[in-house]
Amino acid sequence: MLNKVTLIGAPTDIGAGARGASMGPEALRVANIGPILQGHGIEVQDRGNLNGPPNPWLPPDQGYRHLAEVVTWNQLVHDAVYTELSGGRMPILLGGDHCLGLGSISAVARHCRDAGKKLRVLWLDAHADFNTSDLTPSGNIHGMPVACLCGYGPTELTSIGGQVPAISPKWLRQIGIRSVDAGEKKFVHEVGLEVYDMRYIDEMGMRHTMELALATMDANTHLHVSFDVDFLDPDLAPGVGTTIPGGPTYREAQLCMEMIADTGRMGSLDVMELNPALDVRNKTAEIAVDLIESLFGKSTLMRK
Ligand SMILES: [Mn+2]
Repeated sequence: MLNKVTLIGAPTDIGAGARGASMGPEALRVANIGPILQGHGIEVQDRGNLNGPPNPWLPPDQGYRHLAEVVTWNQLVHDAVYTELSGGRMPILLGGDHCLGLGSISAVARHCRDAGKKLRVLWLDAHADFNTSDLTPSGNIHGMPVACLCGYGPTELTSIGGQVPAISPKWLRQIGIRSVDAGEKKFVHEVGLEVYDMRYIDEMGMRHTMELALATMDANTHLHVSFDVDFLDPDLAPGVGTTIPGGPTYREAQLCMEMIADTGRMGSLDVMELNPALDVRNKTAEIAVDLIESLFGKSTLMRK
């Protein structure tokens, strides 16, 4: 795992159905994400925030809300993430709503093509984010990034990383899913996404889930983690726009992160959908940072 990390703030809620994720980057900084990672011997640079268009808060137009602004924000994210990866650093994208996963992962996929690496994407989320404009009732693009990455969506979005589709659905593993729209469900099955939903985690446990989700990676695999904070149970993490009950507990989430850290393969990370307007005394930001620390190898006891 790289020990040079760059923080990139993307302060926008342009793809969300509730305002406030635009304040996520600063809340993560207030929860000390930088100094805490430095405490683990990691060299951290904070590049500050990207500066994209404001949120006009308009209804959907031909199935999409704010498409032009979403494209601009994702282009900015793509360029920033790609620059860090090309410079041999690990980007951590501080969101911002999850529509930006599209720009981030398009850049990661482009980097993997340049470097001849295999890509594995872990999508930690309550939602599959696999909607299209035909399927989504809301038009909010934060419900569409996975579909766009797999080539289903408007060309302006699917082509941001220079190749359509940016990734194959085979490279994805979704974990923690518990809210999927009816049409989206059908589409997830058609495409054959590998989904470990909450029922699977309940029945088989987080350990077995992660063993499967992390299987068949090798020394040449770049692991990208897209961490939507609504992955967590809302009792633990109330500060998100779309809380869905029945998520992973604190210990399950810790185990998930620790097993990712054990692979030593994580090369990039998105921390998305943190909404300080809905949080309680920055508790959700602090839990997110605590879990990120585990992604970077914090464990309760020293392990040999
Ligand atoms: Mn999401």
